[in-house]
Amino acid sequence: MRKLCLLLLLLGCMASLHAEDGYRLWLRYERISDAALLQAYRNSIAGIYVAGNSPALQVALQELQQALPALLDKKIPVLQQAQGASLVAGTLQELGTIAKDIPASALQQAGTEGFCIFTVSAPAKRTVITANTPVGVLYGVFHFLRLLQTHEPIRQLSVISAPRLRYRLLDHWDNLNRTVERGYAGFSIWDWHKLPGYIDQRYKDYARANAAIGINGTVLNNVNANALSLSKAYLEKTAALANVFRPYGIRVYLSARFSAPMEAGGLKTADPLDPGVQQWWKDKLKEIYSYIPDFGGFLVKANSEGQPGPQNYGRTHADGANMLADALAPYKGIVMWRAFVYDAKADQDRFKQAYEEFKPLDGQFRENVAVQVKNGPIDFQPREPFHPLFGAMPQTPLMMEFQLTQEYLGFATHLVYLPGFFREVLDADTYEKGRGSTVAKVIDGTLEGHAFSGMAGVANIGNDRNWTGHPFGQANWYALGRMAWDPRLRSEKIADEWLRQTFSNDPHFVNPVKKMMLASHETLVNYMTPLGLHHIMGYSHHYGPAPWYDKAPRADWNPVYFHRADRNGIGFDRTPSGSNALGQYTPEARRQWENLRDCPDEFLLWFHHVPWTHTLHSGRTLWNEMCYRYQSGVQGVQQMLNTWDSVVRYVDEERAEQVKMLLNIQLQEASWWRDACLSYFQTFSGMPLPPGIPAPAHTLEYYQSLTFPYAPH
Ligand code: GCV
Repeated sequence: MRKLCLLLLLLGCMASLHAEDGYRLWLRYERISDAALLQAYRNSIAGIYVAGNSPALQVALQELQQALPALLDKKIPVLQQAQGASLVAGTLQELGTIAKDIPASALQQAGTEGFCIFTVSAPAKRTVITANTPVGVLYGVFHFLRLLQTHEPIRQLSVISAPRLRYRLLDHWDNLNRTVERGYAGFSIWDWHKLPGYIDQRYKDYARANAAIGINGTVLNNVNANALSLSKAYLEKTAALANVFRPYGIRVYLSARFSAPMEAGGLKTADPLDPGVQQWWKDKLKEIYSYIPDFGGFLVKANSEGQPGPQNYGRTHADGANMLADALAPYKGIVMWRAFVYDAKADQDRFKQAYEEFKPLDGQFRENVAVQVKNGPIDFQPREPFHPLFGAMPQTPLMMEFQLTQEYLGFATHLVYLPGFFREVLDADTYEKGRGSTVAKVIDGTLEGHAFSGMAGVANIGNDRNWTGHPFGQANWYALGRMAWDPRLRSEKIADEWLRQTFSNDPHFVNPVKKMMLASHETLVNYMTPLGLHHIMGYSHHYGPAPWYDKAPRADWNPVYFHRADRNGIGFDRTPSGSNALGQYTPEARRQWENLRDCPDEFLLWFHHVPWTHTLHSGRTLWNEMCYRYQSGVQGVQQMLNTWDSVVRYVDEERAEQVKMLLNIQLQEASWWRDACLSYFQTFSGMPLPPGIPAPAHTLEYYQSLTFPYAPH
């Protein structure tokens, strides 16, 4: 009998270890594995009562009904009244006296989207999840479930949490034909053709996953926009998605094509100062809001990379943004106007162009406009200094745009955990108002007292079963939500939470894998772009190394433009003797980078053209340090593989194998990066590889001959 039980137990464990494909993200609700904790949770959660019946509360109840019996492996009665319920949830208004012990100040702090979770003892001991709004309660429910999934104590709770940013968005670069620009996880999750009639279960699960991390908006279509998105047929499709997302507190937004009045409206111009154009947008907005009463607003890429914009008519970005803002204002919609611009003449350091176009417009934008700025001045490179616009436009709300899809980071094949890098940017000091004027304070609005604040992540989501292609890509999506809720969150804490919910709470798994995740960004920077190298990837698709490439139609699309290697040295001189891009930062901020001698090695080649023989902080010459960094990047990936091998027994077979295969490719590609880049740069340095650096596997000509006509892009 004992043997039979053991066998059944073993089979049970094996079944659960096999049945994972990553679809459930951080909402797995696995049975609590720790027996004592399970008992404690069971004692605390005997019955639930959700007061109220609004859509957000209905989905909150559904989530509790799905999660609790699974987590506790026990039936949890849903009661029609608070009496007998040990877990109650509802807005303050709906709970009435049940929430009387929750301090008024707590609810004040919670604001419109935040929540409170308190353990109260009268009239009975119970956990109360409350908020000022239904969606606040929903966020509170997801927080409570996170506590359970991460094995946190819940006996005596007094949690108050409110988002620090108002707009917490995913930007999908999804096209209407279902391809995704820079998307590496299959096709778009939006099946436009079958919408609005067919509602894929994925839409609902997408909304659940996002609500669980506090995302409250989604831009459905690519910033390289198609005017068709604004047509009646597509608005009906968008409305169907909005209906699915609404109960989860998620609004839909669209990327607007600036020339839509011409393409969709048959007008002769899209000039923002033309009354006919202004009226067209007003009418269009009236139509949009008739389909989607809570439509969020527009994201706009204008006069950049061939997209139309107000400059086509001699107008400014402010003219364009304000025209849309005026049309959106009656409905409380917003405009997110992107600062990722660089014009047709590439004779100017591309680093400087956004600042030069936008800084003079500070103070000219309407109240419902934010300028959305990429984290760095070039384009989502593995590491970038913070964008000089942060700290330079005090009168304009600036939103942060991070990229989750790994355009320049090995696509969805490489494991790279990004919050450490996001932290680096958010913690950077702009010195806009003296020491402590961090980028985080610029974007959360506290530095200048802006009520409009936000963060967007370019989504890494596709229709792959596991959503993001790489199982660990989910961590970056998760982190975006958590950091948009609180841009002060530490990356270590986020990794911990994510691992516990997504894989296992076993410390033998969590600790080494967390360490691996935290080291992964530096590892990737080392094998791709050490010491401040940037934009040396393959032309157009950005796959693999191509530092030699010099055939692009624009100078600043060529890797050689960015690294500037020659016999004397390597790097882009952005000091006053070069492009003086450094002059765009406040004097205190630029001080850290302006002198070759004390510039941190990580940023060296971003700002200086450095002799190959220059001695770095490590005591090595630039050339030797470069070799060493490339090699340590490769070793870092080998270390990741070793770590993974040591923990696979804690992981289901499917994901264990997927990650292992991907890490093996990452190792091959890291070696490819090292060998190709060192072979090429050696033609300039003329120096030998130092001891310990293996000779490249192939000749430089071989690396230069590789082409990837079908690399996703
Ligand atoms: C959506 C980079 C990418 C483009 C992208 C652009 C942008 O240039 O390579 O694919 O276009 O950034 O952010 O607008």
